Amino acid sequence: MAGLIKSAGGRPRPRLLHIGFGGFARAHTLAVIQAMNENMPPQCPAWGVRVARLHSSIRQLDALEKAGGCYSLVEADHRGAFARRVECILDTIHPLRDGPDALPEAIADPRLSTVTLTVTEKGYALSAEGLNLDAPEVQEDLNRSTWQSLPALLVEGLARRREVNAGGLTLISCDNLSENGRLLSRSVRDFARARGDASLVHWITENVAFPSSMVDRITPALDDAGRALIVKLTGTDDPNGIVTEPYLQWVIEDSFAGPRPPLDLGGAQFVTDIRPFEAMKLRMLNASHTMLAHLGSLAGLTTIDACMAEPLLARAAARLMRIEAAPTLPPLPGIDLDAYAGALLTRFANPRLRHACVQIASDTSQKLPQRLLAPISWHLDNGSVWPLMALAIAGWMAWARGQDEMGRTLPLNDPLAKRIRKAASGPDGDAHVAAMLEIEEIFSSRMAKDPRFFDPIRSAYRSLRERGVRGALADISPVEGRNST
Ligand code: CS2
Repeated sequence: MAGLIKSAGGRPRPRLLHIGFGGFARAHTLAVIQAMNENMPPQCPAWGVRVARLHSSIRQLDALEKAGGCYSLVEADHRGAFARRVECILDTIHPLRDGPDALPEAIADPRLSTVTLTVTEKGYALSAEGLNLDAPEVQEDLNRSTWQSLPALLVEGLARRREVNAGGLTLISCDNLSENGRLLSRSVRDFARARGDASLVHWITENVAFPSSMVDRITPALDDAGRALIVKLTGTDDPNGIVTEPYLQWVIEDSFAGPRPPLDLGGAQFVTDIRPFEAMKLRMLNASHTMLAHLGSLAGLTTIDACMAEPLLARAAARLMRIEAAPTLPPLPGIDLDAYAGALLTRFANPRLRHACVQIASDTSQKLPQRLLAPISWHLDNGSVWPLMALAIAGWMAWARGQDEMGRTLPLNDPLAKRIRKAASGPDGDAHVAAMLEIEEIFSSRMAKDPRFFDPIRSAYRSLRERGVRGALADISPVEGRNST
């Protein structure tokens, strides 16, 4: 770890653990930790990170070990590309390589202060009522006293931490869910309760903090062109290299259980109320991503920048942000939502990212509530219109039937794929919309039965089927799309 010691004097200790070593963590969370270490006063010891994966392949972790914990990160946009080194990682953990006890032991290590997590929305195994005790992986952990699911693993680690009296711990969720900290806390407590350990639930309440956090950096899965760019800039074909955009945001609720890593030195921001930041990002950025990914794919476009090159889709993204999402947001002093939308549109058009629509359109069942259903609820309460949000949901429903407008196959990657396929196996048209709205893991029955909710979606779906994506978008008149301003 020569680079780490050089970057911020003193011997690095494993004070941080990151679970979910994927492209986003490499481009975002670990990049902030690296910058924090670089910007710390020379007398302060660096914060060393251990990185872990729960299920995905061991290969990249082995490669990272071989590279001494270092990898290349390239930030690229139309202005150019710039390579950095990330070298804050001490070692790696994978249950299949290091044994089932390695991760709980890492969580129980008294030197550890903070765990960060990027496990995607589905990793939390949540239902509307809290932890989904019927999820097969949760069931299996409960029945066999194993810890393969995230909640079971965290509970096992925290139980051991309590046993060795290792002190409090902070767990920071970095996934795109509203109030992700509260949801993580719910998932962990529910599992501890289901394990029958009421005293552990109490200990967790007293000793563990679950700050919510809003994360933002558009980071597509690495493609061949990205790999070639890394080789060109660094001279190495780094198996853990990643290409991302220059923009980065990490807003963290300031509620820690022990020593707080000075992540602000790495570009993060600590705030007392995270909710307005989360809502802004999920409803403006992620909601329009979901809309573009589905409508763009149906129309035969494969990347977000290609969508942005089509005036109808670019205008739809701008309108969804400015007219349908922005009015639903709580005030955020000092933030100009119009300028925020403008910056997002430029980021979406970044030609170096080639962000695949198919990637964004995966796991949509887990994304609809916080991205689209929450702002639509606001519109229902306020009597305002939401034609583009309706078209986004209709686009997802059309995707579920498996083909784009040219008859090419659209893959359905979703933890609810079985349920969605069943709903999509009946006749098309209004009946299909009705069947999709019956998926109660996504739509509450109150919402699904409300004509103010299903009518606009049904009309949007008809319009998509009769006029195609471009026709349906062209039919949304500026007047119809206007709520305020
Ligand atoms: C995207 C996000 O895949 C998706 O659903 O909307 O991963 C998005 O790129 C990030 O949230 C940007 O910060």
